[in-house]
Amino acid sequence: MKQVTFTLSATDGKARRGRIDTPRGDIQTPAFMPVGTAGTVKAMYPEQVRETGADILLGNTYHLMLRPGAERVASLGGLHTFMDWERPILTDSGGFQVMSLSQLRKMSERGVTFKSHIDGSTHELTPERSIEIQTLLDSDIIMQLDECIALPAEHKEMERAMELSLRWADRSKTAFNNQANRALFGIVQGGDAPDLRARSAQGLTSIGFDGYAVGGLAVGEPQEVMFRVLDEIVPELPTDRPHYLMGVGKPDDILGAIGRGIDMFDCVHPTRAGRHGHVYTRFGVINLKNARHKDDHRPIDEASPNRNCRRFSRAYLHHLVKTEEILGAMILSQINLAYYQELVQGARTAIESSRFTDFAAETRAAWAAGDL
Ligand code: PRF
Repeated sequence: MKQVTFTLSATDGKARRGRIDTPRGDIQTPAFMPVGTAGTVKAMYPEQVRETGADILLGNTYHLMLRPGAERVASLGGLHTFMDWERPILTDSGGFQVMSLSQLRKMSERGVTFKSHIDGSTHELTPERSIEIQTLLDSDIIMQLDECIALPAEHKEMERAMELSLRWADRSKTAFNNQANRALFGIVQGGDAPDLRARSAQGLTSIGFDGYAVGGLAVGEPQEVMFRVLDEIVPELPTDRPHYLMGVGKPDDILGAIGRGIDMFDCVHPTRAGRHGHVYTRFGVINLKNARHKDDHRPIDEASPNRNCRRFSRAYLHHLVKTEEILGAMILSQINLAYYQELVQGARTAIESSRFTDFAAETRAAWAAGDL
């Protein structure tokens, strides 16, 4: 019996409200997954991540296979035990991180060989090894190995990467071997070409996955191109499975993608932006590095339910950011993750009462009107 299931509870236009049940707890959708690349959501305790409202984290095959090693994590009880996060974890397959981080990559039909960005050692990742690593990590939602290319790209090149990803999808499904306690997601590729995206979606659907991700977006293209691809491709995905947009995004991207039928998101942006002094609020983004905050005794948002938004002055946070104090990264990561969770919670509530379009418009209007 499959122990990871998806249940849709409401739709509003293309926007969807649902729940993914797993043996480690449920995931309310639309969901935002904080990124815990190397076994930690940077600058956050696991319980703080949970308190922001996150139901699930993302972990990375690429980083964990290199350090501390997948077999080591397994012998230490798996990733949940290792980092003391008992709720669900989705792991990315490593292909995307190999492309963005490693040196000297070589793609072949078999897989990808690369040199570690840490010590230059050589490694190989095949679809089968990626599934094995994610299983050793004890991931709840496993991603197929794929090849993601940057945009703009030639049609031939997008076609080659899409077809390779589709063959790897097939091998991933075989290697996954229908494990009952986890889910396996396929990844749609095909760049910005509608014909390739459609073929990718059809190919994956006929193999059959527990969920369908849209990869290969937010890789250099304008937002309107990303939205156009979603307009074309999301209606082609099975409606009874979760739809995950990988590596997205800013709050405005998330609202746009929810309105186009996406259920799950992950992105380093809220935590990375926080570490760089950018803070997300209902009234837009504040750059705390700016000297205008030096004497500003106002908190980030005195009406926020988040204590950190009421507690510290902008002048103090400006000081922490300028001096690169660790506490600055901690506070701003917490505020941004809490804001992202407030955003998807707002979307979930709005979809339930069929007012998602108004919610998105009001949320955007508040960002635009923000006098920060
Ligand atoms: N594939 C995988 N992980 C990803 C992406 C992808 O295309 C992206 C693209 N935005 C982010 N993370 N496997």
